[in-house]
Amino acid sequence: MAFLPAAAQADNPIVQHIYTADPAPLVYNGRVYLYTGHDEDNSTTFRMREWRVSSSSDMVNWTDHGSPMSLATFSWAGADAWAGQAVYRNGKFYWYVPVRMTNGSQAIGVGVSDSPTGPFRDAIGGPLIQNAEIDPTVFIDDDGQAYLYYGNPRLWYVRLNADMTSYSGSPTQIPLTTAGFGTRTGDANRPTQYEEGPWFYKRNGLYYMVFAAKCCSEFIAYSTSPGPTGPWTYRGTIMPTQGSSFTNHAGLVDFNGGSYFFYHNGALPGGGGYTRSVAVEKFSYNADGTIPTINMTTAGVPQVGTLNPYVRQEAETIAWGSGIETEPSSEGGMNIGWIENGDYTKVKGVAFGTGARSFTARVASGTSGGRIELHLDSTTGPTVGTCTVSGTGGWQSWSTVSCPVTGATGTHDLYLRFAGGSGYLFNMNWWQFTS
Ligand code: FUB
Repeated sequence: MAFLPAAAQADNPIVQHIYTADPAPLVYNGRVYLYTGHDEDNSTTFRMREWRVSSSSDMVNWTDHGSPMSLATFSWAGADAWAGQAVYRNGKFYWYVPVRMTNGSQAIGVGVSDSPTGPFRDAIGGPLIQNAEIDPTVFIDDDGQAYLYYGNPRLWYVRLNADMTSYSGSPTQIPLTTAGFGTRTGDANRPTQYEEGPWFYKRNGLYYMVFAAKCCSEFIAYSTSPGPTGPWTYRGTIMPTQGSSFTNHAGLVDFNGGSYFFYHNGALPGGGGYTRSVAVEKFSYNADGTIPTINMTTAGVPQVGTLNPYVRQEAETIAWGSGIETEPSSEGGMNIGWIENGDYTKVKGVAFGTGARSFTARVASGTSGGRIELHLDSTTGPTVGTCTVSGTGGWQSWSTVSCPVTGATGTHDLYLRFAGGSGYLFNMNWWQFTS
């Protein structure tokens, strides 16, 4: 669990209550779904047992959907819930992931779900590919042919069949030439910059292979090709080495007219090479399709639109959280919990319009509750309402509380600041204002 100082006002990394790694964004139905790994607290190696999903419609307020797939999903997997990618096809979501099998060898599995947020089940009841390499990336070309690229130290691809759970032919190795993937010095076994973490896609007729380069520490580089299987031309660095993690891992999407570059670093308190966090930057492709240099920021990206406070908002929809954690709610989805005096969540760009009159929250408390203070623009900004939460008889015994609101007009960042006695105060499942 990542605890953050109250002074932090940035929006990167985009998830603060757990460590996340290996971002794989997917645009679906007006939202960006972000599939990640989960570095466990205090890890001193890649201690990763589950994957996580978050989503956003505005790129700054992210909803935590929890962990809809884990090592337990794959009965044959024992460890290493590492870097994967999900794709949508014919009404289903397929999530390709590398794992270490119970027999100790590395393999790639595929989960399937009817929903982008899962739950995912093992699509084939066994590994899809077993050749001891990692980091699958998946892309469906305009002609319907799907490709799964993967690999460290080599770079492989297979042509997936239309069912997305089998493939034709054998895994094929992409020749790692210096013309295609750059020149590395100092490692006779790895003459090119290609290391791992490929991210494969097509844009305006050009195929892109973005990858983690050199080791260690890694930087993010890319190559392009006129076709899905090459020949590849090395295009250089996108994100230079930076960010307190010896790995980096990229995922790129276009969303709502903008281009976004997801990556990970060690920027949260306690962060490092095994306690990483996913962040995002906005960028523009150059006219010739090349990608500019992108540096890590703590500011994050501009909000797409605003957030509507007059419809139910999940408590786990957060631009920045301090002190809270999330867990599955007995009412479905997730709730925030482990709330103590002074903890808060920030929800960015909330459009109150001509004014809010009241605030309602769904809460539960196994102790004696506390207060929800509603502040504008900072934790010490104007207080527009305060709701009292009483004990409800259990941490999942849900009750609805309401309180009047004055002075909430226009568009502001909303800070839900939690206050009260000592220890854990209450959980929150959702909230909503009335106008
Ligand atoms: O997260 C574990 C591994 O670290 C991933 O599979 C690699 O891409 C690197 O990010």
